[in-house]
Amino acid sequence: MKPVRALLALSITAAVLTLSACKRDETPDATGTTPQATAPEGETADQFAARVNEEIMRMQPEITKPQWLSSTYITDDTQFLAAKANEQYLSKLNQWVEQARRFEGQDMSPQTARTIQLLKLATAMPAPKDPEKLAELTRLVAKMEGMYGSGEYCTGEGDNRTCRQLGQLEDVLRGNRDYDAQLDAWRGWHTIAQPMREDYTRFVQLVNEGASEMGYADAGEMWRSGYDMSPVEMAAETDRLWGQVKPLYEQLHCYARTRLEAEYGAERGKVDGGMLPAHLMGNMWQQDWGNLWDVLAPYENAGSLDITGALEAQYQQNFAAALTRQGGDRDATALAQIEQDAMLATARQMTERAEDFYVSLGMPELPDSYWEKTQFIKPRDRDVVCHASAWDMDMKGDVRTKMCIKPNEEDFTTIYHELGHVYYYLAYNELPPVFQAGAHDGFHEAIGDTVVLAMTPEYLQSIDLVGEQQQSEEALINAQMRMALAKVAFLPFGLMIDRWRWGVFDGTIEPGQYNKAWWDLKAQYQGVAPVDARGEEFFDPGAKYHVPGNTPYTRYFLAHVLQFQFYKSLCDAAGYTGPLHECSFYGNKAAGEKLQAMLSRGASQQWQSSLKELTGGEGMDAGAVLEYFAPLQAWLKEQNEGKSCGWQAGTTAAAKPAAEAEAKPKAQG
Ligand code: X8Z
Ligand code: ZN
Repeated sequence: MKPVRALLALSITAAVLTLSACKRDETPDATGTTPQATAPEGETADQFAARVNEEIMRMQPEITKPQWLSSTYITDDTQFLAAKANEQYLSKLNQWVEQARRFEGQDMSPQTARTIQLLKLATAMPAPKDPEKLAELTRLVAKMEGMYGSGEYCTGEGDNRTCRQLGQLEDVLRGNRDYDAQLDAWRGWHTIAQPMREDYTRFVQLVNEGASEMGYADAGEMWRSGYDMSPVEMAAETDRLWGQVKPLYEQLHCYARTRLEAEYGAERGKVDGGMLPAHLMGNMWQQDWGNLWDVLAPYENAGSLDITGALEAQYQQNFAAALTRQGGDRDATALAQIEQDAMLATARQMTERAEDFYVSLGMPELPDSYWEKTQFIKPRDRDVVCHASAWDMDMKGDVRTKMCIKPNEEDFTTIYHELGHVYYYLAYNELPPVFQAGAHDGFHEAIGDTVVLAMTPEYLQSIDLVGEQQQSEEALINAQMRMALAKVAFLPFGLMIDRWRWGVFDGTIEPGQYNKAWWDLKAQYQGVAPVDARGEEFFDPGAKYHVPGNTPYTRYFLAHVLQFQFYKSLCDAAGYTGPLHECSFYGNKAAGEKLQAMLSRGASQQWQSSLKELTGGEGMDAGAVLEYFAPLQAWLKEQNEGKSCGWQAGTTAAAKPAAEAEAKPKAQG
C-alpha cells in the first residue's frame, strides 16, 4: 500500500501521510514550549489551499525518507527518526486543520473546498494536539511496527536454539502438510504480538483523543468518513456488498472443509461448529488459501498452473549461473552470498515481468531510480519490515517498492499489486499534492489486483511461465479455483479486521475482550477457529501487519469488489465479448488509456465520478464478482450437494452487523 501519502488512503506506516515541515512557520506560545502555527494575515481560502499544497510538496521527502529508513533497517535510532518525522507531520497537519476552520461557511472554489475536506482525513492516525501525547503516539506506532518487523519465534536451548521470522514460519504453512509442524509455526508467530497489547491499548486512547479533537466520535468514524458519503452509509455499504458475495464464500468454505477432512481426518480437519482450523489454511491469517492447492485442486490432470514451480526453477537457474561465475572456494559465507545474488536476480526478473504488463497497456517504463532504490529481497544483515509496500518518496518520480520477494506465486502476484500503487502515483504526480491519492483507498488497492485478474492461463503461457493449456471444463474449473482461493477466500477477512477495529475504537470492544472479540469475528465472518483456546494472554490481532502498522483494512475488502468492476470495464474497452473469466487485456492500449485516465484523476473528484467514467455505473457492486465466478459457483454447488454446509459461531456484541453497531451511541475515546 501506500505509505506515503495518500490522503484518504493512507498509509502503510502508520503515520502516514506525510508531510511536515521544512521551514517551520510556528511561533512559540506563551509557555515557550508549544509551537503555535500562524497563518499569514488576510490569507484567502484559495491561497490557504495553495500554501498547504506547496508545504506538503516540500515536506514529503523529509517524512518519507526516515520512514523508508526505519522500514528497511529496524533499529532504535531509525525508529526514533521515523517517530520524530511523523510527529512533525502530524503536528503540522493539526495546524492546517485548525487554520482551515477560519474558512468554514465562506465562498471558495470547489477545488479548495475539496482540499480542506481531504485535509481533515489526511491521516489514519489522528493525533492529540497536546505535543507530549502526540510524540507518545508516534513513538508507540514506530515501536509496534518495529516489533512486528523484527518479530521472531525461538525454540530450543543453548546450541540448539533456533529463531524463525515470519517468512520462515510462513514457509511451513505454505508447504509442510504436517499438522503439528503447522500448529507450531502458527502459534509461534502469534507469540510476537503478546507484548503489543499494552501499547495498542494506549494507542487506541491517543488516536481517539485526536479524532475527537477533529470533531469525530472516534478514530473508526474518522476512517469511515473518507468515502464521499456519511460514515453510517459507508458501514451499510460494506454490509450490502458482503451480503452479495456471502453465498459464494459459503460454498467455497464447505468445499474446503470437505477436502481438509479428507486430508486430515474428520477430527482434525475441522473445528467444533464446522469451522476451518486456523493453522491449516496455508496462510497465517487464513486470508488467502492459494497455498492449499495440493489439497484443494479440483482436478489433478487438467493442465498445470504451477507458477511457483516455474519461479523456483528460474531461481535454480540463476543460482547455477551465480555458482559458475563465482567459481573457486565456496565457504558458507560465499555460498550464502551466491544464494542472495540468485534471489535478487530472480526477484528482479519477476518485477520486470510485472512491469511489462503495465508497459503493454501503454504505461511508461519504471524510472531507473526505481530499480536502484527498491528493496527487492530480504537483506541478510539487518531486520526490515518485510510486509510489501509501495512508496512515493517525493511526489515527482522517486517511486519504490519494498518487499522480501521469494520465488512463489503469491509474491509474484503481490508484485503486480504493488506496481498498481506505483503506476497510480506516477499517473497523479501532476496533481496538487492533496489530490495525490486514490479516488478512495479501495481504488488504490484495486489497480494491481485488476491486472492480476487479467493474468489468465493464456497470459501465463504467453510469458512462458506455464506450458500449453488444456481447453476443457476441468481446466476451466481449476483456473477458477486458483483465483477463488485468492479472491473469494479473502472477502470475509477483508471485512473482519476493521469490524474489530471499529469496535475497539468506539469502545464496544473493551481491552479485556480484545482477543475474544477477534476470534468471535473470525468465526462469524470467515468460519475459521483456532484449535485451542486463545485467551486474553494473547493479542492475536497484533500478529497481522496492519494492526501494529495502523493501516485501515476495509480498503482491501472494497478493492476485492471493485477490481472485478474495473476488470470488466477494461475488458469492454478492449472490445472483448467472451465470458468474463477468460478475458485478458494484456497488450491492449484502449484498456490502458481508460485505466490511465482514471488514475490521473487521483482524489481530485468524488470517487463516484471516477467510477462512472471508467465503468458507466456510480456504485460499488459485486455483480461482476458473481459473473466472473459463475462457472465455479455452479460446480461448487454440485460438489456440496447433500453436505451440511455452514458453521456455527457464537455471536457477541462485537459481532453484530456494522450497520447495527453504527446506530448505537458512541463511546468517547
Ligand atoms: O497489505 C497488502 C499489500 C500492501 S498494500 C501487500 N495486502 C493485504 C494484506 O497483505 O493483508 C494486499 C492484499 C491484502
Ligand atoms: Zn496495496
